[in-house]
Parts: sequence; structure tokens; C-alpha cells
Amino acid sequence: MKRSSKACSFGVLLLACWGYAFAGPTIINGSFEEGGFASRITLPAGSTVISGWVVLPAEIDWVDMLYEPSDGMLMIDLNGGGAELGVDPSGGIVQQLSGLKAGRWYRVLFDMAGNVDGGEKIKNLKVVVGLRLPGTVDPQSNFRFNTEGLSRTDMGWRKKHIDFFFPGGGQPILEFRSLESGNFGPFIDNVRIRRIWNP
Ligand SMILES: [Ca+2]
Repeated sequence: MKRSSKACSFGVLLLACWGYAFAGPTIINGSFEEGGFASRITLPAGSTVISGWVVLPAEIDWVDMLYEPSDGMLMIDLNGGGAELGVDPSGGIVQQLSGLKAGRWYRVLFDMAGNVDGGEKIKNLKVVVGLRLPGTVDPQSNFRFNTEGLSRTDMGWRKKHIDFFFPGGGQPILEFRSLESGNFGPFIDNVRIRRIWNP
């Protein structure tokens, strides 16, 4: 009895240490599966219907398996229906990151595709991650995706990433922003983050 109790304590300690060693930042709802989804839905700027995310600066579409997903069942089209309403259609979505340690490098990974239903064949996307301090430029990268020859059932999802150094001083904001006009934007899904040792 005593022996099994000791073994149990050791197991608990090992699990605790394991958890501590690998604790780090995570993306909340990076696959966009959680929240108040009913059916394909256009979300306006400021919406927090998708758990963990805020829609900014303009509307997006939260879409389901009408398109081939990269992970789970739901994904984001970063262009909503704004073009028809005469407002800026280049939508975006943001999340404030937590759990980062100052002086470390991190990699944000995500899957990218594009709306195959129309618009330009090449879909352009900007990703920015940083503290948004006045007078500074946050780490950012532009990404392109070619929808030529692809379809709703063969979306051709590609893995992308952006690396950044976190100097400390706050909680960085991660932003995905469409650079397309019209209603057919870049798609994103399966957003993750992990620490890296070298960029
Ligand atoms: Ca998903």
C-alpha cells in the first residue's frame, strides 16, 4: 500500500514537472471551432462571437464545411460582405496573446487558403504581431495564396508561419488582416504558437 502510494506521488510529481517544463503560450480557439456558430455567418467589426477573437477592423465570414477545412469543421474567410454595403471589405481578426516570456522568440503557425468562388486568383494576407506602441513597427509579414485550379472540395491549404521576438512590456496582439477588396478573401485556420530557439 505504501509502495503504491509512493509510486502515485512520483507519478503526480512527474506530470507536474512535465507540465511546468512545457507550459507556454497558447492560441485560444485557434481552429475557430468554438463560439456561437449556427451556419455560415458574416460577423461585423467588434464582434466577439468567435471565442477568443475580436473581429477588426472590418467584417469577416465564419464558414463551415461548405469548403474543405484544414482542421475541424470551421474556418475564416477574412473578407465578409462589406463590398456590397459600401464599407471597407478587407476584414481581420485579432487576439491578445498571453503567457509569453520577455527575451524569447516565438513562431505563430497557421494554415492558409483562399476563397475559390471569385475575386482575384491570388489572395493576399498580412499578419502582424506586437504591442502596437506608438512610433514603433511591429513584426509583420505578407502572405500570398494562389487559388488557380482549386475548388471547394480541394482547397489546397498551405502551412505558413511568422517568427517574432518578444521584448516584454505587455501582451502582444496577433492580427490577421485581408489585403483583398471584394467579398472573396484569404482563408485561415489552425492557428498555433510555440517557442523557438532561433528564428
Ligand atoms: Ca477549424
